[in-house]
Amino acid sequence: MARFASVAEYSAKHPKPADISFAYGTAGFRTVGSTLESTVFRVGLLAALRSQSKQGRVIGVMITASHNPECDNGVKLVDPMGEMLQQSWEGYCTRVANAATSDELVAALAEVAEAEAIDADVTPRVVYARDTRPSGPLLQAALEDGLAALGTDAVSFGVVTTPQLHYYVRCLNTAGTAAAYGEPTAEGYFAKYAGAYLRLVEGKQHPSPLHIDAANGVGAPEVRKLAAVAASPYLQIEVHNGDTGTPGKLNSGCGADYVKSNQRAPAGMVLAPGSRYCSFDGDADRIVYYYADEHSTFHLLDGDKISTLIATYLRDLVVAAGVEGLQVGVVQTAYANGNSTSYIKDTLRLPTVFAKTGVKHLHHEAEQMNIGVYFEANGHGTALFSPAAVATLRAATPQTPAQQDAIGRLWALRDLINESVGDAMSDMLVVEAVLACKGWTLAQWDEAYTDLPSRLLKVIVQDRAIFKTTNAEQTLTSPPHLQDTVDALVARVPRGRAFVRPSGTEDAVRVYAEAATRADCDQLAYAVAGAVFDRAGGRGERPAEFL
Ligand code: 16G
Ligand code: MG
Repeated sequence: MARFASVAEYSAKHPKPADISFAYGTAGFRTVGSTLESTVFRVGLLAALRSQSKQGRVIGVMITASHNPECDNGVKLVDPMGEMLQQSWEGYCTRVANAATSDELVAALAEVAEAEAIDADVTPRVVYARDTRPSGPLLQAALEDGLAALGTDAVSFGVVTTPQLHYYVRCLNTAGTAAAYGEPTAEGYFAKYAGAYLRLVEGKQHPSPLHIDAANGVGAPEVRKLAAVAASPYLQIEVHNGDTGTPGKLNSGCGADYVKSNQRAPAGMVLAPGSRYCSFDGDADRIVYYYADEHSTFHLLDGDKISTLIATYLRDLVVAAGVEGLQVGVVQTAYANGNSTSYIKDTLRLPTVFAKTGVKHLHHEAEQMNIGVYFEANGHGTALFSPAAVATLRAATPQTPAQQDAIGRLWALRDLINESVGDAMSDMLVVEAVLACKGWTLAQWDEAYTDLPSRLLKVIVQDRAIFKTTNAEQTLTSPPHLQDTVDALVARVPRGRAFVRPSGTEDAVRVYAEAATRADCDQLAYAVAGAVFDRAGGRGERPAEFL
């Protein structure tokens, strides 16, 4: 096919490793960085086709492996509104990445072009960026070859956070429309979020400095720029783990994933009681907060706490605005702590639904809501205002100054939220704004509810593909009868809850359990993990019986 005439020549520079098969999973392609060159080259080709299939709207490509070790890397595609790639294309990506020869590659591309009825005359437009990983420049060069092979109009945004790239894509595709999202530049990004933040906190007390663990990743330089643009006593930050230059430091003993998984402060940070802390992950799309109490006990404010904080504030504003037809809802995953779910339902009295793990699933559920707040417990999330909510707000006629103030705050909050994807910097400003408006310390925020003890375990099995789930991953449908065993174990412990799901990013099965007490929780987690190990050909050591 003439349109793919140059592909073979470029592809010869980036041969596929024969012994590896790649899969476009929850977070795109992700594996050891040195094996990814052919895949990233081919993602360039796919990004071009995706853009053509969208009549030349801009598609994004981000080269990152987020919180994974520094030697890993990854690549994912960003759709026109800044959202994750439409799921039906994931299969194309996997097929194209695994074509063994140039001929097979061209055939796979031709299949995509035919299946999607792609018009070859449309000029593809793609923007791309990468994080700070050492393998990034080489992979970026491979991507550029893929883009060039299909005559793409391509622009690099250099080294930025994942959510910044999502923002740029959305800005570019909405420019000049009623949904215009902002300036597609670094200055535009910082000015938009800093401006909305300052509008919300004006007149409130200045918060104490915020200590930020930037995971030695791209969030470090970017959040410094954000603070410089805000240039305000309302945003005093101190960046820790901000070394992006020393090999081996990225995500090592630090970052949001480390802090959430280990429930402890990151390397290089000693928590002073009364001070305020948060951690970004390696590409700054996740955030968690934490503090030490007067006994130096560590307290984590994770994604569930962030979502309840934002939902509380939104609900308060909706009530204060006195506008009919605005309704806040919350999307969680099965990993959400049971007490956060009870708090949302019983105390806040807001609707809540569960989605499968992975941002795209939560995002799509939140899109069904009027104002949808979504967060994974790991700190990845944002809030979305539906077109209906925006129209309602626009038509609102405040009767009192208090109503006018609440409506103004809802608009400012909408500007402050990165609606394209979870964004550590934007989420941080939202949290800071809500805390400033409420005059709360982190301990006061933490008072809303107490987490049930929980435990997450990993079981390595022969073939995780035999694990199939339903009910937002809370119920196993395969292997047969394993769910009955889980149910029986859960029924034995007060407030027990457990589920088993295959990981989307690792060759492992995950087991989550929670219960009213730490002892019951651990016993439940290990009992379920043991059952999984026995029924599914566990590898290595059997999860140790607890106690
Ligand atoms: C990816 C997802 C994250 C999810 C995690 C689960 C995105 C951008 N990232 O990192 O949201 O929590 O996978 O991993 O969607 P698991 O399937 O291995 O448990
Ligand atoms: Mg990330």
